[in-house]
Amino acid sequence: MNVRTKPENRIWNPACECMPRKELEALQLKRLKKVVKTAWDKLPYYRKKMEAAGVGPKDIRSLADVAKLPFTTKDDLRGCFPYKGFAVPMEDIVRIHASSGTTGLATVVGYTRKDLDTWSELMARLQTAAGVTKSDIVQIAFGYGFFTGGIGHHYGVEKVGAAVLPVSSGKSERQIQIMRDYGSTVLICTPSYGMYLAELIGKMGVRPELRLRLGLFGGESWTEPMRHALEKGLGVFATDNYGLSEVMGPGVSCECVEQKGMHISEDHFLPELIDSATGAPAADPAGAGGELVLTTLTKEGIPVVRYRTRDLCHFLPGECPCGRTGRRMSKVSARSDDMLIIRGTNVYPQQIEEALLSVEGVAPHYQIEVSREGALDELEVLVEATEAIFFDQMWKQQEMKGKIERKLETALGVHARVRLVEPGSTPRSEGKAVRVVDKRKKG
Ligand code: DLL
Repeated sequence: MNVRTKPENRIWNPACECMPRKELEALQLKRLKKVVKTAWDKLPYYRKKMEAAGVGPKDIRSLADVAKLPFTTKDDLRGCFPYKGFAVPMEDIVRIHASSGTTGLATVVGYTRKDLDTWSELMARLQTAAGVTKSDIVQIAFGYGFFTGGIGHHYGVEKVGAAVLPVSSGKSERQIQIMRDYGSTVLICTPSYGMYLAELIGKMGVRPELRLRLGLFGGESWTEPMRHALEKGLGVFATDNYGLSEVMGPGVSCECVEQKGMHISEDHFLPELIDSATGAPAADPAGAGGELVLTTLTKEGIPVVRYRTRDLCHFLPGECPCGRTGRRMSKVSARSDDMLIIRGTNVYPQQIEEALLSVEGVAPHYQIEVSREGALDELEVLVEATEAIFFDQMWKQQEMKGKIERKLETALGVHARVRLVEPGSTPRSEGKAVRVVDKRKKG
């Protein structure tokens, strides 16, 4: 055990997941027409937008016509707080989730019984694609509650028929005891929490006693070097999965065992890529990519038309050897609102992560601090060195600091100061990591 082996390619629902493109697109169009009609009839805020744009349900004749429709933004959904965005009577809503609402009112999402069935189906697809089978013991270390990660994955595991350990997030040492005592074979959480658990497993020296073989990570952005760190630290085969509560929760797209892009469940979501600045279709979807925009095709509780996710990615060209026909999106390279402007240069946290983890001796724990000294923005990266380096001679640390600074400058095109900090001293996350502290925002 504890050896990263590529699982077999299994497909939960081949009829849907491998549907020929032509058939899939006909189904999407039929569903798109229906959802636009529902939005027109049942969602006053969205009808108003359509009227203002001079477009209505009869204008949707092809899939390309989706581009005529107005966008939905997070603010639109916030404006519906709590229940004005629901397209069905309250008596048909059986579950409510909400986004955290740290920067304003929460966005509240309601699910009908059929929505929950669809969601479980999508989660079963996701987990099967990642290699989960009935024989697995699955430890869910995502928070349960309004956040969609815990309960969303929970219902998928039950549908697959594996055994679920609904541990929720936090109590990290206990997580590891449970892993050991209950023989967990699959861990599901955010990549940053996975990294924290890997570190603790190392400290507790229990790795040989664990049976973990798969890690399903999602809920936040992570890079390829972070995947390698997770695979090494936990002894798992690690896959990415993506989603957002406004559209469903996890289950919008997922990697298969090829680990090359996340298949979008296109029979339920219509994806587009746009230029964030202009709103026009992205000029090079398979290259530079753009912002992902999603339309729900089957959701009853809250249908969402052209939701601007703010997540930047690109589409992967060609077919996947796994046989699924759902278009693949790349890893999310950044959120458009995560972009830092440092002395006029655009910098994304993910670029920093990628550069850091390419340097040997850097632990996968870091924090980015942005401040302003006089009129100049300063970027400082707190980097944890491994114990061997941190407690070694001063010149070795200096050498490493210089190496990281050069890597960062090449990757970012702007100078960043590096502060090597003691192992274990940057904050550890039990959910989504807060990587950036922007001190410029205060005052
Ligand atoms: O994070 C849903 C989720 C839970 C997905 C568990 C996967 C696993 P929200 O809290 O609404 O929902 O946050 C959605 O998180 O717009 C992205 O910016 C980010 N995000 C989610 N998954 C990924 C991922 C859930 N795999 C927001 N890679 C999204 C990068 C991700 N970012």
